[in-house]
Amino acid sequence: MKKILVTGATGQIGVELTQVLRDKYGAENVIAAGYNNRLASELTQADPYCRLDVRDASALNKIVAGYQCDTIYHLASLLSAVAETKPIEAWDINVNGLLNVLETARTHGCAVFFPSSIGAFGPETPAFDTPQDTIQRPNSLYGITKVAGELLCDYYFHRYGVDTCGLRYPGLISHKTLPGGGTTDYAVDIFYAAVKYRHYDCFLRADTQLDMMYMPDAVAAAITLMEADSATLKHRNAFNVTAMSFTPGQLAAEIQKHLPDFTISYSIDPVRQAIADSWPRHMDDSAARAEWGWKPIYDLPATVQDMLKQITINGQ
Ligand code: AKB
Repeated sequence: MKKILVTGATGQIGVELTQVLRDKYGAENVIAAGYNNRLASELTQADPYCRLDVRDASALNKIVAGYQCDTIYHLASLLSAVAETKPIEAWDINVNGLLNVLETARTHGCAVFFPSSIGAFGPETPAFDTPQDTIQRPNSLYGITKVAGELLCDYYFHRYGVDTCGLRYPGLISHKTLPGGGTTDYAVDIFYAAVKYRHYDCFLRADTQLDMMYMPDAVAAAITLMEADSATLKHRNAFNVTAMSFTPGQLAAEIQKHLPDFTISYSIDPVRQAIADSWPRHMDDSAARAEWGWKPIYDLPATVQDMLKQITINGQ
């Protein structure tokens, strides 16, 4: 049976990925590690939880050795908008934290999953049908850390044979745990505002088109890639994956089909708008589809329908 460590387990992806991994492999075989000293509401006291700052290599080593982990889903990271406010800390967590994970994986023979992002692209990258292999000159600190992470994962595979795999996630939409400080957060916030106030003031322009994905697809993508036959993988790390691509205006129109009195206004945040303007509009994810069978389930109408249902049911 696998023994899996999830770092960043109390974050937006971590809470849901941890639950799905526990359902699949047994709660006792999935160790959740988070920076916070408290459990997220989705994680119960009975399931293994460790407080971990990924910058602390010795603490990380102790957890992996103590539980005899063979796989690490390394999700701990600062997101794009918050990284612009704390660039040194963002580098430390996103790059040095990953380096600690890779070194620990090398020592203990673990496989590693690393989430990169559309943020790994920049203004010179082709914005439409962004190829799997293309120019990457991001101008956000977050993007720079993600490119460094992609390269480090490739390096540890080629140099040391560490079984690294990864995805370039688009904006992720979910209703269990809020994202913290990303450029695509509007696509989550809008649902809570729509249900509660029937109005949302968006920090990106109405025509800002970005790739997006609903969380069940994002979780399935990570697990499917980690379980793929590595002989069929040509890329291993940093696969482009997307499920839909839309603008705030289009998302608002889809919400209005369910809530006709919903309205949207725009108060642009120049920092997040500049980041969004430097990212692709729509990635080509054919390499992921061909190499390990990537196929999302949720499109825009299905995502909007489910998000509104879940948020309304939970009374959030
Ligand atoms: C962010 O907006 O920073 C993240 C991402 C696209 O990587 N959601």
